[in-house]
Amino acid sequence: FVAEPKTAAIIGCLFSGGGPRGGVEKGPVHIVEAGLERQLTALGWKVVFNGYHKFEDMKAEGGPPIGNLNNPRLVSRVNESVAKTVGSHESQGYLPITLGGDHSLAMGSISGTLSVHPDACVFYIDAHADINTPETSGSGNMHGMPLSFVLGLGDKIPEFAWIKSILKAGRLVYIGLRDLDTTEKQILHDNKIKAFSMHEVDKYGIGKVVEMALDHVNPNRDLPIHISFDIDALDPSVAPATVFPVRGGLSFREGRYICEAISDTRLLVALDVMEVNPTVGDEAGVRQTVAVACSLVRSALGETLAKL
Ligand code: B3U
Ligand code: MN
Ligand code: MN
Repeated sequence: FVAEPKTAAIIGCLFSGGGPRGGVEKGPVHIVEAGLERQLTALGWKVVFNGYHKFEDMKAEGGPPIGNLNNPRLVSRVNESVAKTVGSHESQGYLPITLGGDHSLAMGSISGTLSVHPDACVFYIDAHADINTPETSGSGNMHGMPLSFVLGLGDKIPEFAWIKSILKAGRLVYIGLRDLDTTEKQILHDNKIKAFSMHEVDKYGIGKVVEMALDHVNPNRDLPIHISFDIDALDPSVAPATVFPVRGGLSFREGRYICEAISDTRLLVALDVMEVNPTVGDEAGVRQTVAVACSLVRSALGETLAKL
């Protein structure tokens, strides 16, 4: 398998229903208005951008509570639609770039990728594991759960029956973790999910970590790769405009390196950049975070400024 997309499709999802507060729904507009399309065109890509996804027709219907989940029906419908969009772009040979929005959107984006590439593996770059099930979540916020849904963990919920392609635990790898619930650690352990926390990044260095991560999920370097990048994986000094900043994160270069190394594999089929929140902090911090988000996208799409 070689991914040879020459066209990227920007999917800007103005959605915050999976998180505890608003603001992240403004992330995609800031990233696009910073000139992402032009930047990718300058790298030689054709760029498709058909306007933002506002999900306005999808108001949360009532209905009885589903466990302690916040906005479950809305999150489900939004993600079903994201999965269709991502899948249809990939089946046309485009590289979808899903901009969030809160990270519950990974439920849709990863499902979309799996619908076209059932053997795809996922690089999940995040300070958090986002793998609570509805039963283990203390907050009820679905941006802390997308992976449990795509992995098929937890009790089955009829509202989410549209999630059909299930990711095998061995095809998921994390980089950047440093803030997990005890319940999440247990889930990682029980399912033998490979994770490189900041401890391992410090211990081995980012070059070795990416190589070990690839060896685990993609030993023959022949499976499609989906990157789901939560901006809070980066250190708050690098990307301050996000709701859950956690000290001790990836440096700018470490974040870029992950994307550059995966770009080099020529296996990338989809990219998410999530949780940029332009309502957090001051204007300079927002501008910096947005610029960093654009830089991550460019590096995943082949920009190699630091390589001679
Ligand atoms: N694990 C906690 C907190 C959390 C913060 N950010 C995310 N999750 N994505 C929870 O609410 O599940
Ligand atoms: Mn996340
Ligand atoms: Mn996070």
